[in-house]
Amino acid sequence: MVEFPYPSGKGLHIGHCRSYIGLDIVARKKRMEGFNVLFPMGWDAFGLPTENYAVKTGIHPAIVTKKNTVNFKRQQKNLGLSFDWSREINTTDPDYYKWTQWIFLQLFKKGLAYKSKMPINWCPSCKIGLANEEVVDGKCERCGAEVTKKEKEQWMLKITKYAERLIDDLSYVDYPRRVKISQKEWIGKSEGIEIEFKAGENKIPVFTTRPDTLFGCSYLVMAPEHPLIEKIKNQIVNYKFIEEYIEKSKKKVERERISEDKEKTGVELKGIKAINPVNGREIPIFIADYVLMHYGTGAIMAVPAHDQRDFDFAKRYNLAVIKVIKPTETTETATENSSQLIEGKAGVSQAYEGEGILINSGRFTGIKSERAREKITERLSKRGLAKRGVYYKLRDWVFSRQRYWGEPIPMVKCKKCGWVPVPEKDLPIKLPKVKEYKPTEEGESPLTKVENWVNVKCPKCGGPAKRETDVMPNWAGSNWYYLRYCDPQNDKKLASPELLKYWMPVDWYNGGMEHTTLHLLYSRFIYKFLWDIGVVPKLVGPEPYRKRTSHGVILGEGGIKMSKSKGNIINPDEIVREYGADILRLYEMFLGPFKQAIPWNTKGLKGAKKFLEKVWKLADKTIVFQKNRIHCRESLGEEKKKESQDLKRILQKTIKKVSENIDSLKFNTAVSSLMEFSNDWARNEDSLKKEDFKNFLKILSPFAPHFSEEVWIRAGFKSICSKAKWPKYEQKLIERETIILIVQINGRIRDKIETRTDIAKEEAEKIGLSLEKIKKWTDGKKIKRTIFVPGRLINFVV
Ligand code: ANZ
Ligand code: ZN
Repeated sequence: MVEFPYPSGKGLHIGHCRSYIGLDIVARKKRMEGFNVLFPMGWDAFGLPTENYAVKTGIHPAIVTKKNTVNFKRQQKNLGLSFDWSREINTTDPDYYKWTQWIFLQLFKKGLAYKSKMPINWCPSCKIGLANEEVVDGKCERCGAEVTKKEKEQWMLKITKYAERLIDDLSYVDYPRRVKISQKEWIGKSEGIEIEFKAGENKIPVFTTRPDTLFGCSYLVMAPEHPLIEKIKNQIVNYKFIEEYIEKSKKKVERERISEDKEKTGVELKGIKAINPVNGREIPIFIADYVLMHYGTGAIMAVPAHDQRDFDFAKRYNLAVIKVIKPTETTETATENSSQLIEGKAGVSQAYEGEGILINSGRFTGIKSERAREKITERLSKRGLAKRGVYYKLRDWVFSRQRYWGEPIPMVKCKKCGWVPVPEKDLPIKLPKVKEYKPTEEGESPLTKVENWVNVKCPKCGGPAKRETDVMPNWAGSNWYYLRYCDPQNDKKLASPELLKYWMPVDWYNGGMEHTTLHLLYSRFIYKFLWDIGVVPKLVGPEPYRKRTSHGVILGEGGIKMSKSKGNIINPDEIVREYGADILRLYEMFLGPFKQAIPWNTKGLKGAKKFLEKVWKLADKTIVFQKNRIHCRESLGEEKKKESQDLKRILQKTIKKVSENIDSLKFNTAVSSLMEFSNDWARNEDSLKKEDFKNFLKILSPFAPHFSEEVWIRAGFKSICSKAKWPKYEQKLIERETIILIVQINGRIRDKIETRTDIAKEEAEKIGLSLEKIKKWTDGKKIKRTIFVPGRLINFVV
């Protein structure tokens, strides 16, 4: 499976082609090897560009989508991609999104979909809430506008409930290492403890991974959104400043808050103090926006000597820096730094974050930091002040957008009953016609204006109710599409369990690195959920994709990004028109290692063209054209025997190379070995045997299918080349380029020589008789007979 595209108006990008062609080659080879291959294609067609176009032109996105998919499909067909078009799916088709909605209902029923007021990332230009992942450098990923914050009721999916399994189950799958690492980092599991600090009547639990540094804690910090602040506002004497600070931090996006190089700001809560539970010391409490509410407990114990962020903050607000970890001897430079630090010398700007021996830590002084973590935790736990905590950086997934072109969320809000799911029998909830596609000024979906669609009877009590007008995000339809491919027309179920059992999991999934923490993670989550509730048979296992690979992007000539503004976009249509699909296919594969980013180079196309022209000419010399019959040279004259044996041997190596290279996505080296073979063939034009000729066409065909079929037919071979059996190479022909020839006297081994595989009798005799050991036996004697077994032995009878 290759990632299905978003069918944009621009048509197929040359970069799309790389992934499609590569995996098409894999699919074609697997078919020829006798596998039942499912190589599907579809359209991930909900999304902003079509919608923005609708806003501008008033043309229904469905019409534009239709036009674009027709174009994409034409382009893909032109490339000779062997997709199974009977399984084509489209996420915007109501028969498809019925099941996307159905999945949402199941999530809701299991308590994994909930509504929550969220300070969401808000793009003022697109008028859309953005997922964190869609904010790049504080800007909207799509339009580049500066992202702000806005409070909104949003549907959320509890992906966090699956965090642990999303990490653990990575051990079952064959993904590139860096993909596994970035998924793990994204999920961000952190094991530590929660320690309770008292502040008057109140308790402030903090989350820390370093309880060993507790004696060095010189203040507490709460996130500005911490609910306790509102609760104790009467005790805070400078509440006015606090309020101001809270307002200011609301405007900041998270990236800004946690950025390492931005100056850390905060305000002390005057009028209350916290108590360090380990030594009873009174310490100040701050609010600061470098502490985030939705991570850990939303509050931290600050240890400036050993945490850089705290150190920066403490320096700015003149807070105590108490060193409690002394680096062990092996960390020389760190020792220097931290001893300076404790003495408060100027110019030191680093906390020591490593391990070491505890100092200034009461009865724990002298203990190693790793051990101290256990000891201190144990001690506090006994007093009920600490418990183990596991936290994840991963957040629940904001699953709604206030837009038009998406799957309507199948929920109804009743004044009496609250949120009520639409009965399954009423699915799909189709998108109604609207006059205008633009969201309202308040940022609500244009669906809010379609009154006869919005106003419904409550499915539960029959009273007046309103439909949810938010739609699902772009990623909704791609969470489960691999399942639908197995059974695309099923109208009773998302897919039949039998077919899922037969096809799933996806054996091989190729797609872009940019989807590692988005689509790949989301779809693993939804798959696991569907597996849990039995939609996917247990036998299939807990992961949707067995193997994941990624292709590198294709850059413009000279290595810069391809873009309209640079005028360096390569249109596959033009290349197909001028050179034909096979040359484009060969060239794209020859360009460079599949997994690496690589610049386009139009000159290279000529090389691919030359190669096919050469093979064409050579083929014509091999094929014999007679009156009404075309056929291939059956046998060759005795005088060409050696040459054709040589070619056969080289071909075995080529078959081996191409077979292995396809399996490991090394298409560029596969193509170059095909080219090398053609050079050897050209040196011995009329020496390729019929069966070898056939085998060469077979291994060429995944790369250049049209060309290979054409030659196949001209040669009069049966059926079609792409249905032929993938050739096996003869290992012994590859290995035995040199052989050990045994030299015998009267049938007994007397010596050995290493020589060419195809050494002839005369030559073997000459060499054999010249050997010292043999001379001993033949000296003065008459050679009666010489027996020669090619490739194995020569025997002198004396
Ligand atoms: C005291 C301490 C001392 C810490 C020290 C670190 C070093 P990871 O590993 O990323 O999970 N922390 C906890 N909750 C936070 C929040 N809501 N916002 C910002 N920072 C928070 O990091 C865990 C550490 O991040 C915790 O351990 C806490 O600082 C901070 F020498 O506690 B530590
Ligand atoms: Zn009701």
